[in-house]
Amino acid sequence: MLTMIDIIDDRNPHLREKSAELTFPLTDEQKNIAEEMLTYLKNSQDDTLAEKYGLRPGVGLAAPQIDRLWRMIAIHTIDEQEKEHSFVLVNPKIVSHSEEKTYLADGEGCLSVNYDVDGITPRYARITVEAFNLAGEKLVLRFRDFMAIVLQHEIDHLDGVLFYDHINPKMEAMVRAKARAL
Ligand code: LHY
Ligand code: NI
Repeated sequence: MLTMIDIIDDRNPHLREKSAELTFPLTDEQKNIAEEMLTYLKNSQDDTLAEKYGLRPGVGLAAPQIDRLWRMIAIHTIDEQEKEHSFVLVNPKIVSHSEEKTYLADGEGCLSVNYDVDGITPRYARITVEAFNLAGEKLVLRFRDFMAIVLQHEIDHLDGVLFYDHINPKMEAMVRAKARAL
């Protein structure tokens, strides 16, 4: 079972590397890690288990955060319409995005950043993602608002990018004026 000790933090240079695309069929290890990543997210959202194992709650996790430099992300969350989204994406790629931007009013956090960072992270309000599921089937998915933010945060990890790289205090007033707060 994955716990916080398995998650590397931003002092580890591996988090700044570009992760490698995966080829199909995935190895047993890759499939196991995918399941473990989803299980981490589920457990982290269960108050009892989170407390018992000291898990920081999360809705998204990228393989490089557990020191596997693979283009693989897991998402587990319940959206504004109470719909559950629980899936792993392999080789996800943003193929198009809205002009409109959005941002979390309270700023973003990261399971690999163990301190608070002030400032807002501008993100596209809507994105279209091409990816593969664990079986190697191609998917074309559309995300908006909070889900779009989470997907952009996780896909950034695959390119060695952290949320605070996008924070620019000089641009904050303009972002607040033009983008939609969530
Ligand atoms: N997880 C964050 C988490 O709290 C992702 C995130 C990002 C949530 C932005 C909300 C806003 O689940 C990670 O740091 N994964 O990389
Ligand atoms: Ni993160």
